[in-house]
Amino acid sequence: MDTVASFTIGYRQILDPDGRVVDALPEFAKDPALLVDLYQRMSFTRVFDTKAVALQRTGKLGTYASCLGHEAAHIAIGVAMRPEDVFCPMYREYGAQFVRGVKPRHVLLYWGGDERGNDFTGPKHDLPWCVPIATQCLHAAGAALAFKLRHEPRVAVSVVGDGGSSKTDFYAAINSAGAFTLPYVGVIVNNQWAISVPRSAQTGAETLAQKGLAGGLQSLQVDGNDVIAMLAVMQEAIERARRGGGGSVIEAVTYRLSDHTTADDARRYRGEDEVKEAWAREPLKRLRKYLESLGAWDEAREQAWKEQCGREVDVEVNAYLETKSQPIEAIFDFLYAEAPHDIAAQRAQALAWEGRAHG
Ligand SMILES: Cc1ncc(C[n+]2csc(CCOP(=O)(O)OP(=O)(O)O)c2C)c(N)n1
Repeated sequence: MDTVASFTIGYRQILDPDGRVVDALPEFAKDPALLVDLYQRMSFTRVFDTKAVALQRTGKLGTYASCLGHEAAHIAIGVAMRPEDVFCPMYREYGAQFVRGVKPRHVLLYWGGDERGNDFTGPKHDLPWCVPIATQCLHAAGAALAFKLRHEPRVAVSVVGDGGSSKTDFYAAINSAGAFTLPYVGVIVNNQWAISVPRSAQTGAETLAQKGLAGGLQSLQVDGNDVIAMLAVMQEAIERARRGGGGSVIEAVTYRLSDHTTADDARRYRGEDEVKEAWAREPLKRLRKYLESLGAWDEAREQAWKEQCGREVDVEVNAYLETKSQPIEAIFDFLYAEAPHDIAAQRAQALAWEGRAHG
């Protein structure tokens, strides 16, 4: 039998779990100040994440999807994008969003049940958080098509999970991106679990990246705990897309160190050894070790930075806690130009319940 086509999936890692450089450093990584900035952003995200979980546990947030362990993947996405690009997140990419100018108070508002959390201060064109799994991939492909039709040098980036990469909308997105040569970068953050479904039960495919090959996209796997490798592949994919070279699928291999959300108890379906082993590969530790080996970071700087993060997060938490709730009719008022009868009746009932009914 002849071979009509053959493919390979590349894997990129530059910093190993012990913080050793194992491949050629990209140009940007030769500047320790830039690496310190990446580390500080990852560390800030972790301080925020820890605080958000604590807020939920003390009844001050409805629920919360932690990003513990995903910091390198998320920060690299945010740093690689330009302000005019459009980010289509799922629901835990806070690190990327902070880089783009979303304030932590907005994340808290959203999970506290206030839709105004989606009214991002910074990136006005970024899409809101997407809880339906994988629909954001198709929205990103649509945005990318608009950029192409308008001849705008902008790129749309979506994030989907390992579980989400099994969904129809993900496949439809990569098919459109390939068929129309769209400026689209689809990142699969493979954190090994889709709530209680392990990666091993998710697909028969050897890698998640190879799904992009079927759509004709450039596809590769990267160590999603290595912020240097992650940023390098994101920059390459985004700039290629911006130049009209077509889309990419990037599988960032990482691990969800937390529960799926605060409503989940991961101890019920995954072993402690697996989690313990994953902590040895987590993203902050390795970059810190590398920075220390360069003399660019130390314990004193770590403590000072953590304290500063704590203070900044406290300001955001207070802003969230002090935000006055919207009136009850707000949940009815923004979906329809003209409310259908049943919705209008529910609105009147809600106002009557509050003693504010008119007429
Ligand atoms: C269309 C749809 N189906 C089911 C769900 C329920 N659900 C919420 S999160 C989740 C698992 C997602 O796992 P993955 O895509 O791997 O992302 P992760 O949360 O692990 O980052 C599911 C099935 C949903 N939100 N939307």
